[in-house]
Amino acid sequence: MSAAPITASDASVLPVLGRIGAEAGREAVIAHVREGARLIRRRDIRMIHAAGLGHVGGEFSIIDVLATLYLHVLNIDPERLDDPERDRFILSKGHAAGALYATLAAAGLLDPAALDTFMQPMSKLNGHPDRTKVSAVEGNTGPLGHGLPIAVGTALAGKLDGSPRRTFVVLGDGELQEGSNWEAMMTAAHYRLEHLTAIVDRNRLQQGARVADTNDLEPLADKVRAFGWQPIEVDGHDHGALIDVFNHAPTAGRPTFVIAHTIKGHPITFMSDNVAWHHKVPNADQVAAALAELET
Ligand SMILES: Cc1ncc(C[n+]2csc(CCOP(=O)(O)OP(=O)(O)O)c2C)c(N)n1
Repeated sequence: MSAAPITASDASVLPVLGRIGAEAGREAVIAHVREGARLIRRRDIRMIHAAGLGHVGGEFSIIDVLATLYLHVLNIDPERLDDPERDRFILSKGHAAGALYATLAAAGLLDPAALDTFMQPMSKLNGHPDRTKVSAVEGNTGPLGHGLPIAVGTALAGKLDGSPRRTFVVLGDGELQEGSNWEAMMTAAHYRLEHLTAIVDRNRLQQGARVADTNDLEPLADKVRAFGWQPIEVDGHDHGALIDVFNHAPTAGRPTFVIAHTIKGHPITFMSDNVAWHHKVPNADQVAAALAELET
């Protein structure tokens, strides 16, 4: 059986959900973030299918982290992007740009209609984020190993300004094989950047291989601690646990390194933990099957 063709124009506009504050109560915050993540995944897979390009596996593994940050944690007012005190976010694994764009739209930081142009000629929504084209994007990424150095500079600038703003950066675990990350980690510890939080998407897969078979990272938490950071391990798909970790007061004088245990392709059965789904594009039947799993 073949599903009807799915095109960009079929994609319903993602509703602007906006940010929910802690005053709504923990259960309401979790429900808001969970629903946001579901809708972002539904939108993202349609964007990738319509574009014929994207990195669905590594996008789906970080959407719960992105939704938790943008729909609750980050102190960013869409009307005041020039506020020097607002929080900062860098997507270091820039190949997951589609997930970032859909999340920005859900958060009210990007026109949802723009999602239909994802990776089309002349679109501002390139396959890797570009801050000169999308105002809510903080840093240009794509070449792996650059986002954490950018985030360290951003956090250091905040510290020198005496600002309470926080900087978050999401990296891939395969990306941690880039030496620039470890230089940046030494610098962050040296400057005692406690308002910096790095989140590694520990899905244990990289492009075409398992990380452990390529250049093993373990014992990762011990290495991070030895570099002067505070490691925290969390289930990267548990919205309540992510909220608690991100809202936790920083450790004095130490940046935080969140090891988010995730599943590449989550929660789609045929994609989960499957190395084939790094940048494979789902066909119409596969999109329909994925959307069925994302019905509730
Ligand atoms: C410097 C650099 N080398 C190679 C690539 C090509 N590339 C894009 S994604 C990727 C795999 C990254 O693995 P990981 O960081 O674990 O990301 P995830 O599996 O979570 O998507 C590679 C090698 C790149 N973007 N930059």
